[in-house]
Amino acid sequence: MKKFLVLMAGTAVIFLFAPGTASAECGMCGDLNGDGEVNVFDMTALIDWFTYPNPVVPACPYAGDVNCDGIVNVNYADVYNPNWDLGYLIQYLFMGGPPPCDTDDDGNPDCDPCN
Ligand SMILES: [Ca+2]
Ligand SMILES: [Ca+2]
Ligand SMILES: [Ca+2]
Repeated sequence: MKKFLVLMAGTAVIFLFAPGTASAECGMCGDLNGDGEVNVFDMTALIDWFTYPNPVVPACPYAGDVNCDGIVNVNYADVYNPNWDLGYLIQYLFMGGPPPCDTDDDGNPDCDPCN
């Protein structure tokens, strides 16, 4: 857990200087920063969005609904639980979980794209 927190702090710094966030192309589930990829920077964007008292709304907010249940949510008390979008994204990025909006992992999105 301590290792994970250090990783988040490191990526948060990198995210501030990541290019391409101003001219974002939205449309891919999980691509919160709109750079055309789903990676650790999108997880950082999701965390930054749910950080108080200074939340940073990502370039593509709707892309945060990576489990396609209709809402974007985060549970810091249960960060690996895929029933929450942060947990689903962490499962996908680091633990071999299904990609965004393919909750049964059959290679096909389970609902319409998030945009
Ligand atoms: Ca991205
Ligand atoms: Ca969701
Ligand atoms: Ca599917």
